[in-house]
Amino acid sequence: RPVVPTSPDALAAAARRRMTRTAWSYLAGGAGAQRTVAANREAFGRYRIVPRQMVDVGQRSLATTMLGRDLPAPVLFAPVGALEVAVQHQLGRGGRGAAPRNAEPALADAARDLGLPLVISSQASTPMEDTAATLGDSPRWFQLYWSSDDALVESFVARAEASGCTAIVVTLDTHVLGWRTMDLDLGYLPFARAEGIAQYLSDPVFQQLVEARVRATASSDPGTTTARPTVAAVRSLLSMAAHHPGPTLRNLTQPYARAAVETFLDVFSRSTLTWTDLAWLRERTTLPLLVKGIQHPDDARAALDHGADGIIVSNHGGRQVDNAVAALDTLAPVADAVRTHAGTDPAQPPVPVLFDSGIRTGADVFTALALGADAVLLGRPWVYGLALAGADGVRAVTEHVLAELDLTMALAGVTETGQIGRHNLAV
Ligand code: HOC
Repeated sequence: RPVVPTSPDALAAAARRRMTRTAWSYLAGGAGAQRTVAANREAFGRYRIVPRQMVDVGQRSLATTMLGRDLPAPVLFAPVGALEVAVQHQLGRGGRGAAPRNAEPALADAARDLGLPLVISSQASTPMEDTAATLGDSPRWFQLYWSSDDALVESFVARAEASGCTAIVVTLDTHVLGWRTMDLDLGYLPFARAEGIAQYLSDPVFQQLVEARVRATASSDPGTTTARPTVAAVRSLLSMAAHHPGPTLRNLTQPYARAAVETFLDVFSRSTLTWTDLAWLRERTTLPLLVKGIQHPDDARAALDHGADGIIVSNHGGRQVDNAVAALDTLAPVADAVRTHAGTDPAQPPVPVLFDSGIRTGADVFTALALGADAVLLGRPWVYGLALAGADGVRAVTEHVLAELDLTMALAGVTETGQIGRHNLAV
């Protein structure tokens, strides 16, 4: 039997058996009653691919071009935060004290070997500079959570540029954290742990913010700096994620660690942003700017009007709004709006539309391309591969998806991904 199952359900089940309960709940879980997690998957069953016969498909290619760069396939590694939780299975039953620090290097190894872009997460467990070193020349983008601290945003963007990222992806749908029932019931917030905020801890601007907080705490109340946080302090830690009780306190007993988590929760995001703010971010980088979390055609049009260079249709894997519309159902209207709005001037570069939330198989990738995506971001499947077999697992899962995409193209009478369209689906 293969170590990494090809069946998506078997893959998830195998990963679940190897992961701690908290790790599984965080990674696999979604918002509320998990309806949107399920809806994201069910939506694929409503679009049917139509096989075609007697087409010469002897020579096929998955290759595509994205933002001026040739890619071997229209698939990117989605940004996933707090990835170290995925490797906690290696600790065996009960113990979680010595999580190996190898999740992101393993992911970067696999991404480099496959040559597919890695979208480095703001919430990564490894500083982006280290990931960039592992990636070598392989493509990488940077996913940004728009901090309430302008200097921190500028620092992240500058670090991303220096790390060779060729696009900035700003996630818009997580300015408050969704109602994550599985985490709530386990009292689990990975971002209250140092490995959940390593990208921040390695940032010079963030370090200054933390040090200022440590100094302020020491001067205002020197007696409490080394004390275990009080209930009131824990509540304030969670001011951003106000509804998430019971964070892991192990890392909060040191003044710096406690101040770091407090600072993170203070500056992680801002809920006051409007479209006009996008111009500020646009001016901070010459890199292409993509907005992630778009689910309505009007939002896509507004994003383009305010400087976005690309659109990522996503509902954050069903992690933010329970009962939200399945992401796949929003893809075609958004893609149509982008193409109409952007116009067809051949002198202008095409505006890429990407999709995530629910992709598990190569047939799913085909369906998303048929509905108007230029490429997809793959998330949970490779996390499961990582949990099962490290870099080999990430490679295996991704190769399975690409193999099925290739076979699906062959059986649908398609030789290049750019040929895939709505004509390949039953209406
Ligand atoms: C405390 C805020 O993308 C996820 C992440 C969101 C991180 C926000 C953390 O878990 O979906």
